[in-house]
Amino acid sequence: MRDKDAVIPCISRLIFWITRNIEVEIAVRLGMNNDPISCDIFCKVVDNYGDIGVCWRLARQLSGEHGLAVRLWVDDLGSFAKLCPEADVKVVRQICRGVEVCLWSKPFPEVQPAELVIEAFACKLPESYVVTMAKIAEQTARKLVWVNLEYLSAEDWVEGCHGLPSPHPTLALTKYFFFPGFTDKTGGLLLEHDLLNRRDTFQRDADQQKTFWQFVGMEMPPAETLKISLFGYENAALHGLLDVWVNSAQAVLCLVPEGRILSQLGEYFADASPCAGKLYSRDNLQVRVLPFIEQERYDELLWACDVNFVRGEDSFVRAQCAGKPFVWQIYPQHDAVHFKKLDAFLDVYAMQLNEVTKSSITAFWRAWCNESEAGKAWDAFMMVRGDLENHAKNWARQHAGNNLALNLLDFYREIGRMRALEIEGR
Ligand code: TRH
Repeated sequence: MRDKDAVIPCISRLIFWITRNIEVEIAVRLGMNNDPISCDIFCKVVDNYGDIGVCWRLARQLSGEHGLAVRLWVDDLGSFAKLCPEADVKVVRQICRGVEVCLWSKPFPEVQPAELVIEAFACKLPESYVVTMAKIAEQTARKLVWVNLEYLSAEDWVEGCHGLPSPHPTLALTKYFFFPGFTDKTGGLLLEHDLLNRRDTFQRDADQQKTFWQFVGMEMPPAETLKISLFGYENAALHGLLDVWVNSAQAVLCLVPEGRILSQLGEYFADASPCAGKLYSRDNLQVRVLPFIEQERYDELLWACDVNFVRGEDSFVRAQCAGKPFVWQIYPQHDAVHFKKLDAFLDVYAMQLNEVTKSSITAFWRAWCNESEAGKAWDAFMMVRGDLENHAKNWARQHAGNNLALNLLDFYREIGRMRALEIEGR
């Protein structure tokens, strides 16, 4: 019975995928559509989960919400499988949640490029693929738009660089820079259209919450317990913060997803091998180490907690949509340039906050990112928790309309129109 249950959805997904690819081929050959029908996303996993996290989310959204036939080319299926556990790391081409996931191997296979080609974070497309793109662009009227999806930043210069063309040095091809961001002159944020509704339903529905806690192997904690998710890089400020939580008047439950912060957590509890499933307890603090959970479930963790510590870029955006106070550990870069990026975001985020709340959030975030004195800044941060929560809900509502996937499709149409005019004018 179980086998049958598993096989039927697989077959129907396969049929759906084959049919869609046939439609794509027909539409491409007839030049029928103004919208892209196919999309290739290229992702190199450099470090951590941010690159594949963004690409996987975008791939699912373009496929699931906009009906594109999406191929995700990724050079590390092991990292991908962390976010999508049903993926088989030994299979070089597979369908996962409606997306064709392909191993980006060397040499690169001969394939027909898609209409919308997304190079994530300047990962450098395979040479043979670029040459084929140039041939298509030169010899056919088929639309082909190549964008480089950039990192998210709230800095001022982003608006000026978003959408800029970068002509290929030798081939008749242009790549465009596409910058996510927080204003309508940028590419916006990677959010599903129903994200806030799903969040609100989850936060209202005790049964959904119970299911989540069961999934992570726990009973639903009492309402008066302060629930904190802690996803972070190594951080020297951790021990000071744990000290404060140990001595806190309120019970604190801290959920730590497996990752780089674990060794310092283990040091604190004198455990040489901290790993998923471990539970530590000291006075008023309980800490539970969670396994890395699939990407959709990670949202539920953020929705279920009262305060979320996040890092990088994608978890940072998800925390903004959770409608809860959050703390960002920005990815550290050379010469401390990341502090400029941190301050740029804080300036925009805290603009509508009163002075006390603004200085509390700024002090706590800076302390956490500076890896010093976060324990000292915690109480002031908690004092303005209610204010931060209201602000978080408003912020998410204000930004939900600036949808990166929709903006990308608009951009595709715009470039297509410009190209059609160019061809007409020749
Ligand atoms: O993993 P990161 O630290 O990635 C970073 C950033 O992308 C940074 O910009 C980049 O330059 C650097 O890597 C190399 O953090 P980020 O971006 O939040 O990515 C984590 C992804 O993992 C995100 O998509 C959420 C997901 N996730 C899960 O799916 N399950 C989990 O249990 C957890 C904790 C995260």
